[in-house]
Amino acid sequence: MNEGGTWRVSATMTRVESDEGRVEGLEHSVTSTTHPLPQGDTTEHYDAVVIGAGVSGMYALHHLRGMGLSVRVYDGAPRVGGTWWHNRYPGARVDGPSAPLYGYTFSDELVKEWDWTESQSSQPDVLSYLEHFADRFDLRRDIQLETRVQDARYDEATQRWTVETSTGLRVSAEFLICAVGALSAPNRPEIPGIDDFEGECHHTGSWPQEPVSFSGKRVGVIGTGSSGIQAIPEIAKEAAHVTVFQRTPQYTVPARNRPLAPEELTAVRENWEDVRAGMMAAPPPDAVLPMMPGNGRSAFDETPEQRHALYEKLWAQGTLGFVYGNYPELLVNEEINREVCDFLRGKIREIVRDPETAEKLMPDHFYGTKRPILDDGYYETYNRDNVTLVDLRKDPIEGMTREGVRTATGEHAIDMLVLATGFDAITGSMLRLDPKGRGGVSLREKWKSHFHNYLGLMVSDFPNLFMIHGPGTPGVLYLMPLGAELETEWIANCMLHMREQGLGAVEPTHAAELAWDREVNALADRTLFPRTDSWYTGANIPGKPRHFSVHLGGPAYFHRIAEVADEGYEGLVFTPNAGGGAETGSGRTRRA
Ligand code: N01
Repeated sequence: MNEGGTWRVSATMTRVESDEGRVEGLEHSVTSTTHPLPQGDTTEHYDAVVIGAGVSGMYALHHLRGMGLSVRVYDGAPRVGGTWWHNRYPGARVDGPSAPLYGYTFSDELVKEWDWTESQSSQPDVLSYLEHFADRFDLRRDIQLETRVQDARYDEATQRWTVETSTGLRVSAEFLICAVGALSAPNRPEIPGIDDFEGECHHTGSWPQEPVSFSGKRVGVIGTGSSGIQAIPEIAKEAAHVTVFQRTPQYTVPARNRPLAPEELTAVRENWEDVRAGMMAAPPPDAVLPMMPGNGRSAFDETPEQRHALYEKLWAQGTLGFVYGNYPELLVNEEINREVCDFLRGKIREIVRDPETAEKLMPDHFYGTKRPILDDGYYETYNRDNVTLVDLRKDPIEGMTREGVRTATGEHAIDMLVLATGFDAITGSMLRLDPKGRGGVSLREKWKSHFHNYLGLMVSDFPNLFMIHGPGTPGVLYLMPLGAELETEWIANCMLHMREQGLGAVEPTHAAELAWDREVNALADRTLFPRTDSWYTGANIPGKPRHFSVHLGGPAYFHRIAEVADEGYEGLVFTPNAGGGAETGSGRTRRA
């Protein structure tokens, strides 16, 4: 940590970014690869292949290219934007503070020139921002769209990855950067007869590019997580009727989205250095939970009346401040959490007029242990005449027919089914990619019963493969763009270290993976998170190993990975360049 209380990402360099997109201070590091290139029909060779042109992949391209590396990005979508391209369902918007927090932080110019218009940006606005980012930094020339990576294999002899794409390309790269998204493998539930349904069927996570009309239609929505809760009020405004099929009731807090005043943006821009430092500020060593800055007061120092007054105030303010401005004990103490749950259930009873519907909407898990949700009139939507709620815990779905959804008590005729059923989160997109590491070992095989990894960034037996927002990173519980920047920079500095030391391959030891797993779990076990079934634990996907996959350190995670680099890449094994190079580096060095 530097004296200003912010985290440094690496011991080897600090980042200085110029507007042209070159990363100053790194030029000296760029040497052409000395590795033997693979034989065969591979036609293109790069220093790094990046999979995914979303928030993380585009930043990886920008940063690595700025180091002078040759980089190629592949993405199956027709446009850049990743998650923000696919999740274009009605009501989709950033469910945290967007401006300036949901944006890249590395370029002052970018911060100055992009005018966010709302406190929680809509999906079209975020997508426009990402398109602008691609243009502003001339990224498109190195991004190949509508090109899905179908196969990725590591060859130990050449120390390179070979990648095959849906368009018939075969390319090789020294490094494989998987920026495949933590929430990008849609979960389509296996409902008997779903393929027989003759109406329209759309998943919120892969929403059609063409406008979808609900007008005059009977719409069924399965799923009441963030996506369903954002979409349902919007669909209900247009549809003839909406039937919501709810398996787990959810707590949600008003989003209180609002237009941003120009002076708010000016204030951020004028104080950008401080704002950015604040985003990375180190939690105090004695923090109840590092990811929870809290409000500076302990719940136990206040009376029940004072606590209730705080909950009311936070509800009135809305936003994720309901979590982050709450007592630091919120996510670790049952008693305080139960009190907050009671408060929120009281709000549901106040808002929903029909007591029977209100009862069906009552959540019973610990608040915040599923991803906290923000809404714009979700509970109020159940006061509309054209909305019906089906409680699947009492009336489960038995199957689908040509005309609708059949539950235990009868059939619900619909014209359109919206699956707001979430994702095979955090690990699903890596498993779908299923890279093959040393000796052809497949990631699916490796992760059959546990998602072993090191720092959330690397996996043993998969040399030179890096993940961004992988399992064991703070992921969606931090700021995704800033997290992507910091993880990418750690990865880039590791590559730089290898180039400087003549090292050709890097991977973690299995012992380091086990230790990392213990570290992530030790933090989680201090909290109520593991006690709830959620996508954090994999419980939303039938048959998925239960594994709590989020690092709850917030900014402390980035300090931790910087420490690993500073201490000589503890836990990593480096192999000298197969083309001949120095024999030692930091960390342990394997003989080629
Ligand atoms: O997915 P979810 P999501 N039968 O998994 C239900 C981010 N996000 O797309 O809780 C019936 O939260 C499932 O029920 P249960 C955000 O991080 C961000 O809504 O498993 N129901 C649940 O109700 C979020 O957390 C934004 O019992 C089934 C729902 O479907 C994450 O994405 C916007 C079922 C899925 O909820 C995922 O959110 C939206 C079945 N077979 C999302 N299978 C932003 O604004 C699943 N369900 C940035």
